[in-house]
Amino acid sequence: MSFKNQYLQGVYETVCKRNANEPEFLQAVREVLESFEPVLEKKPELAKTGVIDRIVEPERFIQFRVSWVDDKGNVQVNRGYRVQFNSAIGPYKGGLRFHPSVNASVIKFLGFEQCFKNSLTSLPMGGGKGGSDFDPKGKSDAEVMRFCQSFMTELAKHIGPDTDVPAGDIGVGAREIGYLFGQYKRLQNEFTGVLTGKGLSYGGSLARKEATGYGLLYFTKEMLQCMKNIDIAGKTIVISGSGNVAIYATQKATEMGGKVVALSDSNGYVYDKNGINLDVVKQIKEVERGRISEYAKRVPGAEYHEGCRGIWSVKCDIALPCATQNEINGEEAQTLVNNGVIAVAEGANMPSTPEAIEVFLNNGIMFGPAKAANAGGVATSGLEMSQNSMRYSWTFEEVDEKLKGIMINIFHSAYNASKEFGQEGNLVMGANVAGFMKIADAMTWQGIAY
Ligand code: NDP
Ligand code: 2IT
Repeated sequence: MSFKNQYLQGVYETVCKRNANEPEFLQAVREVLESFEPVLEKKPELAKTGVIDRIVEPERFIQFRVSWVDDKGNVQVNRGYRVQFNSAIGPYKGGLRFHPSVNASVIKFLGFEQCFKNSLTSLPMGGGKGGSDFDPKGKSDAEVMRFCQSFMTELAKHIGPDTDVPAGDIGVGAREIGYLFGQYKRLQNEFTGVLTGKGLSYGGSLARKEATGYGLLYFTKEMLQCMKNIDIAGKTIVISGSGNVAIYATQKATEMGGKVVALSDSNGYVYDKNGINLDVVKQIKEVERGRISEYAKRVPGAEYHEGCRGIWSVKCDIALPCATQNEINGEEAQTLVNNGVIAVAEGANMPSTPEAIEVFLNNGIMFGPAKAANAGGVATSGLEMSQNSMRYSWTFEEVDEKLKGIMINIFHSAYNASKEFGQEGNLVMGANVAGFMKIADAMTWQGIAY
């Protein structure tokens, strides 16, 4: 398929030439450029500003060696990355991912999406992302610490509280953020809010740990209510993953009266027709760093199925993918539709393939895209930055209330943009366009360099 608009076609061809062999990045760019078709019809003058040509090229891409010594005394070498994608509306902001699948393409797709997501929060944050192909699984705390220290020894040269503020993502949680922060402080002799997702004893924000999962449910509730006047109470919900986002999505969904019946990890999924017992999941995942298969051994009546993708065959009203990119393909989306799903909202980044999104939109499924639906994490990181700057902290209730307001506002920004550009209810297009407008305006005012 090619673009109707010649200018967009040209931009996309250039991106393909420059970034050949980066399929995830091209997938993310293509989706955003497709959303711009109706915008360029209404505002053809946008092409002249060159904003779209510029927005698809990162301002800076840093790749570095991370060498460290394992517990046996062997030298290990990993690759570290930070992409500083766009700083038009604030310091670069976005998480760090430690997972063996991390490469330049994955980091660039995440960094690109982060720009639009951060803009949607309405807080002053530009877009960035980073990480490493380091696998924290099976490593001792001491190994993780040495890796984080080595990683930060290089990263510290490129970040700062007013320059670039990393946080967590897959494989980077409270433990890793602590080691990274400690090393930054040692190197710079500075106690600043250079990372978010920090522990509460050294500048972290209450509700940051819960924020992505809670935010996903605040968004989903608003989407269901406004678009079809439907409530979450009484609905059967399937959530993939069993990490930070999945756990707190499960918590809030259950609090809202929904019944979460399945969770997964990269090995398989559990089905519990009585509703997931989250205390058991937290013990396995947060305390023991174990596998989700353990759940079925501990909870009578629960089943474990090998293979994570089977989770999409579980019948549900609402599906919340919260694991990783491209975890739902077109066929799996069709299975969800055949089983009567009414809404899908993305807690993970880019979990639905383009084919899956097409299936959802063509079947009138309410679909909350990642940039909008999972923005609660980075929004609360933004609130952590504010609290650090004030040297003051808000209560859990204060942060949670602000988060809720931001998520409701994001839904309406995306929904209104979908109406304004003639595709009412297409929140993929709405979120991309609403996020883009503020960045485009800032870039235009700031002139052409960068
Ligand atoms: P965690 O590391 O806490 O958990 C990740 C979960 O996803 C684990 O259950 C993991 O299983 C599973 N998973 C990871 N990779 C794969 C894979 N290739 N195939 C199948 N399952 C996989 O990460 P988070 O919960 O923080 O992140 C989950 C998603 O949410 C990511 O897409 C992330 O980018 C996104 N996100 C996170 C935010 C945050 O604040 N943390 C904010 C916004 C989005 P296993 O243990 O087997 O690897
Ligand atoms: O994808 C994301 O938005 C995150 N991993 C959170 C980023 C952040 O800076 O809190």
